[in-house]
Amino acid sequence: MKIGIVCYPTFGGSGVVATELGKALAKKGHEIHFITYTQPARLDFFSENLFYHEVKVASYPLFDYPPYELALASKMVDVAQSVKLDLLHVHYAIPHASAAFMAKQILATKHITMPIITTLHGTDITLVGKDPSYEPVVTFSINQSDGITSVSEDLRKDTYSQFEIKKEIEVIPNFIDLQRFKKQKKDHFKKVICPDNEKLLVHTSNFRKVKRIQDIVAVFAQVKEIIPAKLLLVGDGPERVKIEQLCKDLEVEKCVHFLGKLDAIEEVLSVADIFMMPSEKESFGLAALEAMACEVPVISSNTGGLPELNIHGVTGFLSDVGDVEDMVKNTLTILKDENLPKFRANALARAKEFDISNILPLYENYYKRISEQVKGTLKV
Ligand code: GMT
Repeated sequence: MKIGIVCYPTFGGSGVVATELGKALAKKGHEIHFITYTQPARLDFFSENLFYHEVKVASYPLFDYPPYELALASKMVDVAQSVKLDLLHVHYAIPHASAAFMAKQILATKHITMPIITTLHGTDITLVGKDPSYEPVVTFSINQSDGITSVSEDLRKDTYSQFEIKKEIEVIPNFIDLQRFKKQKKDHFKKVICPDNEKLLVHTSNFRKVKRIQDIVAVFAQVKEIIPAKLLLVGDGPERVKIEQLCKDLEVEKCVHFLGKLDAIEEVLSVADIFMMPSEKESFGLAALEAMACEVPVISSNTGGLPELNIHGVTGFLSDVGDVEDMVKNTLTILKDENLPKFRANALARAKEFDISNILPLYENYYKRISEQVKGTLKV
């Protein structure tokens, strides 16, 4: 198939899923056209089946707010026509689903039928999407999509409860490439960070409030009192300065390393003993899946789709959002020498269930089904 993929090309989870999906589809022989405002972060190599179309927003003195959505819709129309796309798959509802709706209408005037699939990733539903300034457009454009997928059962339920959605939502979870995400021998790296064989806690994110990094630091400060430990915080974002200050306030700053944004995250995960994800909301938890694939057990909150990934007492533990004491207790349980190997093995076994080879056919079948449905609708 010739598939147009629209996404946020940055380090966010939805962009990673969209890019990895496109790459895997291209490997299987599909022709993939990324339509975004900058080259997706993980699309840094040549493949005969991968194409990138940049959305450029023309500026004009009248525009206080550059009309990205219009430029995106125009680019979708242009690409759909010129390469004869079979389908458009947009990731993250805002503003991609409404831009896709506009593109579909324009293409219809040119007698081109374009099936649109929207994948809901999380904050497009749980945070930003339900804001009154976006809600009517989000509801409308999700309903106008020919196919809708969500990355967890919980996000599916949330979408139905918070928006008036009249269509079926298909759950297709996040996936992992186990060829890339696997535990590597990085003893030298571990020695540098943990010279006295300290236990290593790791967190990666875009440092937004929703990630509750303050809980990680609070858990770490207590764990460190009992077991020698270090904390690696990977990524960057709006909360960073506050978290740095908190580390100083709790007098743990010498044991906490901020690594900034990293591409080769699997190298850091390879030396981790525990991955922390105490989020306020988390529709799936791709970063936790990446950790599990590298044999790292997960301490997480029990919010959103996390219980669909992290199995309590097996691959890690789940706690109520903000329950730092429970997270401390659970962290100490996992870190016991007699427990850690079992949790590591369970984490890997669970990650294997989300291997890309299991999830990719779900998307391919869904594309086929929706395309046939749209064609069927046309015949009526
Ligand atoms: O929260 C992020 O890290 C970014 C965000 C996004 O949409 O870019 O991630 C969401 O989508 C990921 C991929 O489907 C999910 O694994 C994350 O759980 C989800 N984040 C939240 O729900 C907060």
